[in-house]
Amino acid sequence: MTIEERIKEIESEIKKTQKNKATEKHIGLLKARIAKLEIEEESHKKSGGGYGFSVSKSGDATMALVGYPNVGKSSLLNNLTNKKSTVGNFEFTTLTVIPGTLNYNGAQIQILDLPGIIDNAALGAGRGREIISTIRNVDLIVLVTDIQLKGLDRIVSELYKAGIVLNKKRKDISFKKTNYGGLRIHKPKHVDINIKDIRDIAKEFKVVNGDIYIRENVDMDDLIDFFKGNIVYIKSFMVVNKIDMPHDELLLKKKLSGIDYIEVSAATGYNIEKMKENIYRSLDLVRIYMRNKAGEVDYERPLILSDGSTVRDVCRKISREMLPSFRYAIITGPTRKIELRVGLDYKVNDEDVITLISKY
Ligand SMILES: Nc1nc2c(ncn2[C@@H]2O[C@H](COP(=O)(O)OP(=O)(O)OP(=O)(O)O)[C@@H](O)[C@H]2O)c(=O)[nH]1
Ligand SMILES: [Mg+2]
Repeated sequence: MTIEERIKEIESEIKKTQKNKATEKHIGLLKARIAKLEIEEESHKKSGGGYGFSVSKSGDATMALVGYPNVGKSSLLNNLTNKKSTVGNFEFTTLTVIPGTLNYNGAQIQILDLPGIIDNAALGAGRGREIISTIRNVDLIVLVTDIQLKGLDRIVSELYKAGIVLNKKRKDISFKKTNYGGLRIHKPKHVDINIKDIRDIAKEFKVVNGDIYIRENVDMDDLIDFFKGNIVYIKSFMVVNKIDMPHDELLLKKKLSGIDYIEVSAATGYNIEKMKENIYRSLDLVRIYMRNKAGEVDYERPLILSDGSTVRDVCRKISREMLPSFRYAIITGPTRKIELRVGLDYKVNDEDVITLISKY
């Protein structure tokens, strides 16, 4: 039996198994087995390269339009940016990555229009492998489908097969391998997991010696992702394009219940502004305004950083030479009641106004 056949077999076993509390673990172990096989399969195919299309990242953040062929990804790129990517009423109009830039709230957001993803993109069908490695490096994925919901059932699992997990955060788990002594599991009291479950999953990945540290609550899927390794966690939302075309509104809503999506039309421009807003918001960016020596603030061109950035990141973004001469920073801004004097580790907020004071 080939690896692919074995994966198929386990997948059908999962489908046959009723999902409930009692079978949760069984299913978890089957998923672990699939993950392990997928790693094996990947290593067989490594020779095919996989460096992604050569497009360099630019701007403050990068996002990708991902979806089946012919759903309107290129049309959307043209609407969102000043770029003209070729649009055609057939599949695989776009054969390489086309970058465009969306200017929003002072941020330059690079948008990548990609060839359509089809089945087994993760396994290298078509130019799947190249597409996937490009996607792995973006900050946000906008899943594009159309009123027929083309690809909806497959895209997310294709991405997952390629080690791309959407809308989850990496869990605080680490592992130190040892050569003997068995498996020791370390966790604080508040973390509520079954030690036996962890051991069983680890065993599926042939991990039998070492120390596992689990510092927050995790489920079986999180553990599988951890052992599988090479996973990237990327934020995402979905757009349903071609909403200008006749469709059954109720049916669409029903099929999409529980999913975070926006209805758009690249043809009429409907909700394109809302899409831009959502892209910006999903990227979690902050705008920082610099005050110069003369006390003037440049509100036109903010520095754009990711949420959670510190004064150190602000300095780095301005210039390398900034750091050694840094003395302190003065922060004001709409979310600040008083003027603050802070050091490099201080976390900045959106729309903070910063004055950097140097030693010399
Ligand atoms: N009615 C309607 N047609 C659209 C819309 N967006 C795109 N189309 C049409 O759908 C077809 C496919 O559009 P593309 O933008 O080339 O789709 P794509 O997803 O980039 O396709 P590939 O590059 O082949 O993956 C074209 O004929 C477009 O004119 C829309 O919002 N409404
Ligand atoms: Mg296209």
